[in-house]
Amino acid sequence: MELAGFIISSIISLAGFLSVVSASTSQQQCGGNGAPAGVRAGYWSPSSSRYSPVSSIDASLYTHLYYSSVSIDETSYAVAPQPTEEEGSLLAAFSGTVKSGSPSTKTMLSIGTNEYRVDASNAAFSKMASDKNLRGVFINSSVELARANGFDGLDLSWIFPVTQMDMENLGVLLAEWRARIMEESATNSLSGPLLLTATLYFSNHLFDMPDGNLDYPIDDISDNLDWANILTFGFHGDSSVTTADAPLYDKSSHFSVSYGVISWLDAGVPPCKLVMGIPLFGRSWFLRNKAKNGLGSPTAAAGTKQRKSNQTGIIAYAEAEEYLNSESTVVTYDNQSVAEYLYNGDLWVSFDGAQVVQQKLEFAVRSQLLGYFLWTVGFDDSNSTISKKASESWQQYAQGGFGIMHAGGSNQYVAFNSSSVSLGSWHSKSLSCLLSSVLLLVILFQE
Ligand SMILES: *[C@@H]1O[C@H](CO)[C@@H](O)[C@H](O)[C@H]1NC(C)=O
Ligand SMILES: *[C@@H]1O[C@H](CO)[C@@H](O)[C@H](O)[C@H]1NC(C)=O
Ligand SMILES: *[C@@H]1O[C@H](CO)[C@@H](O)[C@H](O)[C@H]1NC(C)=O
Ligand SMILES: *[C@@H]1O[C@H](CO)[C@@H](O)[C@H](O)[C@H]1NC(C)=O
Ligand SMILES: CC(=O)N[C@H]1CO[C@H](CO)[C@@H](O)[C@@H]1O
Repeated sequence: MELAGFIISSIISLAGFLSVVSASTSQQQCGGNGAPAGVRAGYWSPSSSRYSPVSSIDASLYTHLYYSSVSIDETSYAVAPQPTEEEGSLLAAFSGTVKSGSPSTKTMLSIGTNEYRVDASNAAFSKMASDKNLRGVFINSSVELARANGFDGLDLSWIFPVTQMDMENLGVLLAEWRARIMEESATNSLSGPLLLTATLYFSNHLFDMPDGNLDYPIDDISDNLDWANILTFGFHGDSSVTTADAPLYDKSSHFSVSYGVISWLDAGVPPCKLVMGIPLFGRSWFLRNKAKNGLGSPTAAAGTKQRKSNQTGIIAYAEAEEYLNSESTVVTYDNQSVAEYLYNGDLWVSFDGAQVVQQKLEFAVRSQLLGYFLWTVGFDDSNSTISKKASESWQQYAQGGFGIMHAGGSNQYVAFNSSSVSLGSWHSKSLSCLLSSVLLLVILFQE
């Protein structure tokens, strides 16, 4: 009797558990609730308007264009554009200009850390996220600013939360933000709810932080965001030797695109909520010795500041391309890491050329990710060479379906576990685990 009772209650609780799992599965909105079929996004920076005005962007190459970014007011904690006339007019014109070129492209207002005041700006995000009233001020001001300027969505680009408390508060912020967005859309009959995304570290676990255990709040991210954009590039700014700055694979460290993507999937974020970053910039160095020009060669200094990037050690794709057209430039494609580099005299540049971008997109499609984003669109050349290539490849791969992509090929050495990237793995993993527990119970009780 006791055994029979136990079996029955086990089956009932398992059935309950299974239905909870399938309910939460559908809540993840994979393919449902108007989730976009694929994201081909680009970030546009107002500081690039002098060489890449919004009107010059071919918006049809993107499903979503991000205005990146406005920041947080460090006193009131409301969302705050730079109080200049120029910024105000760029913000006001952005959505209209994008949509006049491509009506179906959605515009996103990214609210991020002020890059010239990183510490103060992040401290303001941290304070705001920790206080219910300040969260309300921030959230309400974000919705108002997005609506007032015709944006379709909001993005949080807090780079980065640095304590476990920040991470917990981030989770609360996202939940309240989602709730406010749904509430606002109920009173706004003209358009659907604003989209909500976040720009996050390349991995779900933050490395090299004072708190060695710093992980993102996975459930709050999966439940409340339309998707997360992960910063899978810019890994080696402080390297003293030449190195690929955004390799797809790296056997000797976790600083690779594939590591980052798989870490998020393994942590439980469904692939249809993950969008992978591709840099439209390269990393440049001066070689210590021109004759030593392979990967791992000693460097003397970061490359000179370029017109577009306005930062030492960073070079826009368009500027790297000018070197590609020079006869004295030697270009190497490294098929182990999937990375490209060039050198010309004592200048050495790691960059993502068309071939790298194609391989990365193939990886993203195989991993069933929702899409990719380019950082930043103004760094492409005047023909939008990489943006076009990316958009065409993505649509071609996505239309071909995941099974049709040629197996093996250049991905034979892929360093990921097939279980992480197989079809529907994120929920089939937990379901098959449950099913095997059910089978185990049945077998046990038959004996
Ligand atoms: C945010 O807006 C909602 C809806 O108008 C309002 O109920 C709430 O009090 C506002 N919160 C703050 C902190 O202003
Ligand atoms: C370039 O960067 C400096 C800070 O390093 C900034 O003061 C300046 O405004 C930037 N120039 C442009 C044109 O954005
Ligand atoms: C853009 O395309 C035109 C026509 O194909 C070509 O002549 C030009 O060199 C290209 N420019 C760049 C920067 O690739
Ligand atoms: C990488 O390149 C080497 C040398 O060209 C070649 O032998 C090898 O087959 C390539 N590997 C892949 C996976 O494409
Ligand atoms: C977690 C996991 O499944 N890891 C496996 C990934 O693939 C390598 C190589 O096949 C295995 O050794 C790991 O056990």
